[in-house]
Amino acid sequence: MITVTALKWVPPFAAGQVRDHRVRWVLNEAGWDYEVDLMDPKGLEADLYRAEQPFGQVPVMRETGRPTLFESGAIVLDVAERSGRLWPADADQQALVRSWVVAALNSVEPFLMNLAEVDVFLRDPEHKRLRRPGVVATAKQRLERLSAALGSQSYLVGDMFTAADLMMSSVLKIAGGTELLDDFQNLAAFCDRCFARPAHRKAVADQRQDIAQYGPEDMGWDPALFASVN
Ligand SMILES: N[C@@H](CCC(=O)N[C@@H](CS)C(=O)NCC(=O)O)C(=O)O
Repeated sequence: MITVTALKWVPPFAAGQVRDHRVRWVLNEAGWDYEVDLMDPKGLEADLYRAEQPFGQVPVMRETGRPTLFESGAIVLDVAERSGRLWPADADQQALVRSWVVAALNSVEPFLMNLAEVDVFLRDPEHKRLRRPGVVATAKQRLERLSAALGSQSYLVGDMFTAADLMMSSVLKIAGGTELLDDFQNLAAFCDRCFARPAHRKAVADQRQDIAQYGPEDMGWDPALFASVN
């Protein structure tokens, strides 16, 4: 049996983006059944959970007879490789898939997260005004390089959808709602191509459905804080 941890509730703008959707997605691609354990901050901080996920975050993947895995990228690689889905047969291409998964998480995601933090969490408008242009410029530089590497290919490695594409498109999702992808038509088309997959649609719909059952109070948060957030 496989269980994935996810958050009970997030503000509407984050629904469909929480990182457990990556694990749901790859499990759907593999055709493996799983259950979801919805977590609140108390659960995330519990010693028992810290033993599974040292940073107290979602997702982890629990699987009977195997160690509990954490880090969405590691879980996606694990499922892709063991299921043989999203995993090329050629060893050289497998090595490239690993490179791209790490690149998505290490060379692209932090730069997009910097912008998300400015847009979503920075409260002081003056601070935001001063900081945003530099953060946008650095993120765009990363996207320029990514766009050039993808070129006119449909996918990052070879001609099939792999774990590399799942992870990179999921990371690019962080830029959704910003102007970042406007200049990179091939990246926008790449995202559309990846997100149209039934396994992705189901992952996002299921995550949204889980979140819709709860509210900020279930996370121990004051609902008034989120009244104007969508
Ligand atoms: N590098 C981790 C990041 C996980 C992460 O940031 N999880 C967020 C949700 S998207 C979380 O659990 N936030 C709650 C918290 O940090 O308390 C991964 O990819 O699995």
